[in-house]
Amino acid sequence: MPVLQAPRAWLPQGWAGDVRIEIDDQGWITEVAPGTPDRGAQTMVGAVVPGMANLHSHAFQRAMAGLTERAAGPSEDFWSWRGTMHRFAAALVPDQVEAIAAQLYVEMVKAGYTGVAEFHYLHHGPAGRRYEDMAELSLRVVAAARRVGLAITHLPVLYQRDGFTSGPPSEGPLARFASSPDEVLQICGAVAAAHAGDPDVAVGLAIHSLRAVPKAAMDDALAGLPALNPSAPVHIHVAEQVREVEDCVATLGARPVAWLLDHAEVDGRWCLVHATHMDAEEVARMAATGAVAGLCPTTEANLGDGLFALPEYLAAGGAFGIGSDSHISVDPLEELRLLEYGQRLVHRRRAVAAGDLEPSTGLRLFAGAVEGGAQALGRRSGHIAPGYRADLVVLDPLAPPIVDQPDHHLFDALVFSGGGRRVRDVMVGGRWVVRDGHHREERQILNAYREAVAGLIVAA
Ligand code: NGQ
Ligand code: ZN
Repeated sequence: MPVLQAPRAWLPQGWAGDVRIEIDDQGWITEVAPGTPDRGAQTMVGAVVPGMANLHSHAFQRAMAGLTERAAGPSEDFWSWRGTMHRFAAALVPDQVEAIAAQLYVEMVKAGYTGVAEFHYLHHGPAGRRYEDMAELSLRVVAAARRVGLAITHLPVLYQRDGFTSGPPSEGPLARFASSPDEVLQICGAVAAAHAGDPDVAVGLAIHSLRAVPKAAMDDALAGLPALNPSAPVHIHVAEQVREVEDCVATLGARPVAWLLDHAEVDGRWCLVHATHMDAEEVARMAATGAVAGLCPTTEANLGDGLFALPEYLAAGGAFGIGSDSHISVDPLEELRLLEYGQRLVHRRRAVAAGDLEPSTGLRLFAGAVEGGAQALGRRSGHIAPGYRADLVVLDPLAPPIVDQPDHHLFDALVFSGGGRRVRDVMVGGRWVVRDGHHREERQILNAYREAVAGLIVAA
């Protein structure tokens, strides 16, 4: 494995110059030596930062981006979008699922995401007919990630019903999502077995939401998980919409986050996706669990969810990361920027995420999301340090707003200067997957994507 040389790199202790980075054949960083020019090493041409984890993705929804923005009636909302999304999902065949995922993942690595947690609930064929291999669609999605070179934490999703009081679906799109806890665990096991020994594939479990999963089924799935992997990540959508909070109070007698914390052993393995609507007590309790808040700012804005209690949550020491969720944007910098701007608009303040310990808003956001994201993926990533995966992003040295910034302004310039290319080269697990802004298979993958979605776009 070549030894790399960075003119400057962001290390756990901060920015450092002339950094020599050694990586072994398996893609692990073995040594990092700041202040060590090495003429024999492969030179990276710009500042180097850790790769970002995308902690929440529904890959198939990428092919819907831009297709749900026309008002069909007087009151478009999350729930009407959800209906459209379900109809879209109902038609997809395995080749389409794989082609869409591959295209999306190329865009992710080009934007500087080095890993994704794929919250995968499209398991079965039309009317819920099981594929010959029940893990078919999971394996397709993971194959797309590996072809692209993106690290993936695959999260087969337990899904059982439409809403808190619904029965099991017998037909329609939801029948493609619905599974028993045993089936979901089988899919987890099949993916883990198919990719055993690959350090860039991990498997966890997702509970779709308290709406979609009754307690007994959630308990069964969680009880079966340790046999697969005792430290496997667990993700769940929670408290995204006000109506969901109201329905939860009406049926379970508590707000969603409070109920979850009362009924599951939520800890650092967990990622609570959205957690938009929490009261002050829920914020404090959730932060104390060590779980990661899975924030998806562009999607949450697009769907009209509401605003996460970021200042209170950060003040309580809560961990967070970012996800591109429905993929109306595939850009970690845009997610971080919008995360901060939503807060500024509501609180009429600036530099909301920054604080006494870290005055740089850009650094606070980037560093927090890199760390929380890696935790949510269950991946040793997010630090340029020995023992971590070599997930590295080389910033474009020709991007005017960032090129000559001194260290203490660099993350602010990176996050708060929209437009133009920021990412030049990307390495995942010791392999270069993006070079000078390009992925080696981007043409073929784009052509396959265009062919795969042509019919879908017309039909939508
Ligand atoms: C999903 N997405 O599972 O794709 C959901 C919508 C639902 C987001 N919540 C469907 N952003 O929550 O029931
Ligand atoms: Zn989601």
